[in-house]
Amino acid sequence: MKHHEAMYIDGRWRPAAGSGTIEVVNPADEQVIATVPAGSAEDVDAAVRAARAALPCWAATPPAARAERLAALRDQLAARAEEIAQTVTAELGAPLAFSRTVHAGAPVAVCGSYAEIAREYAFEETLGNSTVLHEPVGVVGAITPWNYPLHQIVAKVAPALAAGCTVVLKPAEDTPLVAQLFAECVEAVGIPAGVVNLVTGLGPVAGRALAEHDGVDMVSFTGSTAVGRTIGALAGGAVKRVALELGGKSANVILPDADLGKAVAVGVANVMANSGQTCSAWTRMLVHKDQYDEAVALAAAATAKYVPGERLGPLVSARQRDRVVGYLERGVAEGARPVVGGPRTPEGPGFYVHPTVFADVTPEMTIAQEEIFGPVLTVLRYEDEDDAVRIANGTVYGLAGAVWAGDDARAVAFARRLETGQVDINGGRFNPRAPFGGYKQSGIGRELGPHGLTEYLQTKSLQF
Ligand code: TXE
Repeated sequence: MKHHEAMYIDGRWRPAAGSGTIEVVNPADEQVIATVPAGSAEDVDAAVRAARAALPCWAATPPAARAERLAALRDQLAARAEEIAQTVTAELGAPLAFSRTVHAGAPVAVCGSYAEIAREYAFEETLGNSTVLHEPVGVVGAITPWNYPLHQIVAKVAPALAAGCTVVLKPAEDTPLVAQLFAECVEAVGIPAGVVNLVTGLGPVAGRALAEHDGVDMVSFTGSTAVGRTIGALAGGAVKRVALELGGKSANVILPDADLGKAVAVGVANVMANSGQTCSAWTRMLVHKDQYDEAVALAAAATAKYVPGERLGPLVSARQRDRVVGYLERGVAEGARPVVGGPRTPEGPGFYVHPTVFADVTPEMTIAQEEIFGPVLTVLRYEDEDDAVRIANGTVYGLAGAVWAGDDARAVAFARRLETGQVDINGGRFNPRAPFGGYKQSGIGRELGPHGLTEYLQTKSLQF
């Protein structure tokens, strides 16, 4: 696999200060496909210095000129879409068709939306006798996960650049190759040296050094709630801006007058996509007690079509596979009934599990409370709408969700009662401008669209 044994700092590919390396493994066959540098605190420091040095000039670049660079970056990502898709498939294991449409496609849409938003946004506004300036927060440390490796990068870097911030990116150690490709795209479109810097490395070393660095004004993190808490505490202690996009346990609520077949089919597809490694996945299906058996049968039949190695990719690593198998075992031990799948893993190489539907799940079970991050659907019964609201809101998370009803108005009325950051109404469609982010322990702040841009801005008011 094409890769750099170097990091992109201050507009140059340069070797790491230390000699540590990270092996990148293809999760479908467990083969090592590349080796990249494991950055140290010294590398992070060099990258932060470069980002600080580049900040005044980039912050003073007119928004229209920043928008132009973002449009060029969008075109570059689009031109290299096939290479991006192949790279994500190699390091994440996602089926190629999914990599092409989602992993390579979504970042183009998001980057393009920020080219437009940078052009349209009112970076200055008048409020009575005041002029309010929306200025960049400064140097952003972006720490991203492996599940949608390029989308997660673009969802941070594009709004940061639109705002006039400069960035040090520390991508997940499992998927550094598409991050290198992204840095190549940044370089190719002439974004000035130091505006975007890439340090590959381990979370507790390079990630931590970045989150702690005095020269970083804001940390934007997506990943586990455990690490999010640490980063939130560090940022709070240092009075730094922080944005956290953490886990989820979203509910797919099917009201009795909904199209049950469609709601179950879309719900299963939502959970199985990317092998369930989606923070916003609707991992709890809530069905009225009178429709429960029918819904379970439909879900089982739809899930069985996700054959491992064909429609269903592996999990990203042996660690994630073991974590998911642990939850599958726990579900059985707590009395849930696997109607398809279960803890036994498929034969042969690759970090695969069987797609699983658990029936007879009750709200307090571990598999109904904790994020599994695998192709695992839990189906829960509810008595009436109030009960459905209670169950849907009964976890520490609140990231996404779905409501299905006979008409949109009824679904919206239900959605208003949900403690969650995003709800799909009778299916919904991806909107790269809609804010995305969590209530409760799913995070702080929003990504995407104009709301995502404001995370990277601070306001100054001038009184006349
Ligand atoms: O996440 P980590 P992991 C959830 C999901 C998954 C679990 C564990 O439930 O099963 O988290 O995944 C960096 N200081 N999500 O262990 O460790 C790390 O290098 C600074 C939800 O892979 O949180 C990587 O770049 N940084 C999720 C990033 O944090 C640190 C996406 C995420 O890794 C660090 C992924 C530290 N001390 C996992 N330790 C979502 N919300 O989409 C690690 N990192």
